[in-house]
Amino acid sequence: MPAAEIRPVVAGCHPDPSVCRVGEDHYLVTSSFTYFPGLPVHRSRDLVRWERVGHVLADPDHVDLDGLDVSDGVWAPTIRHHDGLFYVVYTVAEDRRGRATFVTTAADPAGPWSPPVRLDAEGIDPSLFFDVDGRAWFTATRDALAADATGPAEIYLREFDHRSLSLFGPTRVIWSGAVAGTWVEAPHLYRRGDVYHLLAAEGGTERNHAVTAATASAPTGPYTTDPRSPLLTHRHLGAGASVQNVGHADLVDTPTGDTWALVLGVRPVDGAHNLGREVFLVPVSWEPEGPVFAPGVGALTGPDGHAAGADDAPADWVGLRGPVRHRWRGRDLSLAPAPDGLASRGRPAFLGRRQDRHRFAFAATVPAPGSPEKHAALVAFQNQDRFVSQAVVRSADDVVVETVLWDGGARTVLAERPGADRQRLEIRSDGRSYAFGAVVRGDFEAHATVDARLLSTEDAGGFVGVLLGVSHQGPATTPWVTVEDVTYTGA
Ligand code: 6LW
Repeated sequence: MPAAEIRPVVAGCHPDPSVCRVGEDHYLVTSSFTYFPGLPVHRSRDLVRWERVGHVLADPDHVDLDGLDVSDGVWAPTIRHHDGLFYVVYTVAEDRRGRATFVTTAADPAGPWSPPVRLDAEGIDPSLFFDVDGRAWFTATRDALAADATGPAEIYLREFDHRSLSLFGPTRVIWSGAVAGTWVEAPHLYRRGDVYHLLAAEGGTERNHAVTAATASAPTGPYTTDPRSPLLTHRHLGAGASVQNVGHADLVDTPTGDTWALVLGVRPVDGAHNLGREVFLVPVSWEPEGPVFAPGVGALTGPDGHAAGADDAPADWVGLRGPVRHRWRGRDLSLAPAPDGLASRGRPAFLGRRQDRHRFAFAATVPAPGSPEKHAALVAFQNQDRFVSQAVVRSADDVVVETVLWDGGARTVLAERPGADRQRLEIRSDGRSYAFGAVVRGDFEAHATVDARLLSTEDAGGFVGVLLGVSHQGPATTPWVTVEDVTYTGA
């Protein structure tokens, strides 16, 4: 019997899921790196169909992403609800500038969110736990500092004052993970009866990723490693598994008392993934010995996934490192020029949407520019050092369609074909390669094809998936460009 397809509940680059419930509604936040607006918030009744309702970082004054590598920026948020208020804690990874932890609150998770407050915290993957006694605890992971540390990382805990939004009291290292020497990260604390359960990720966010656990009778510990760790991993399924790198779990109880985990995972093709780390849903059963993931199944499963993003909406599009001056009119997209290019670490005139399926066709009708230096392009963007763009360019008296690969600062022209004054350009993929071409009298003509691995996270490095987008590649003094009838469909 062929194995049922395991699909994400939120598809495309949405890693490090964190979830909480208020009444009938579940709320999900995920990492957004240098995409702007940042920290998308999704809402769901059934944990399967998720609707994006807003962004925690929608105000450009609330986050500074300028100068950052695409995979730095906003990492691993946690969302919790307490006493009528939502709290989100997250890291801004700023490579040369270090790492900073912030907290922000909102009465409505759709926003507005309060100006973020920086916490006196080290490391990454912050989390909050509101105990029934009114005390609140902050956990995060940092490079191992303790003298008796057994791994490269350790989880520490401090008390959190939710009124002043600050940490106080001693820093306590509570756990170094189940297996010495692997990265312990993504801590979340829960209480079940009198037992405190600490869940974490170990093994790194690649093939060895796993969910591990420890328990204690007080938030401060001492913690005992759950001997069943790892509680969930796909490492043993090998390179051929359709969903891999599973880990970074957060738990939520439904109104009917069922427990589910949201985890990240990837859907590789030939050993590489291009869609980023996506959100998967796993049932959890509480047994006397602790949580059991995917009981009776033995591997990741869940209700038939509904891949969010299937219905494209302009609001799903993101810029890089800050707001992009643009305007949608139906399916037509106008972009203002910007001084920074796509290969820079600035704010290029680029708007894109997450690639959330292996097979797709992304197309737009692009006008021929009036002058040689001004043009619009369709782009398959992995990061500032690795992307393929396809533009209608005026050179001397000709109009040409130029397909260009940017790779680590080197610009390679992959194809140059005669173009028309209004040219329908299309990027399509079957999961194994991307074809860049034009639609002529209804037929797709490929100009250049690149192996999908070139735009994969494995090959390009970093933490993100591919964005499919439109850029204005003219100097800042040129007028806006409009591309018409932007479409993104599953093929
Ligand atoms: C995230 C951390 C991780 O903070 O990747 O490898 C980071 N581990 O859990 C960015 O998604």
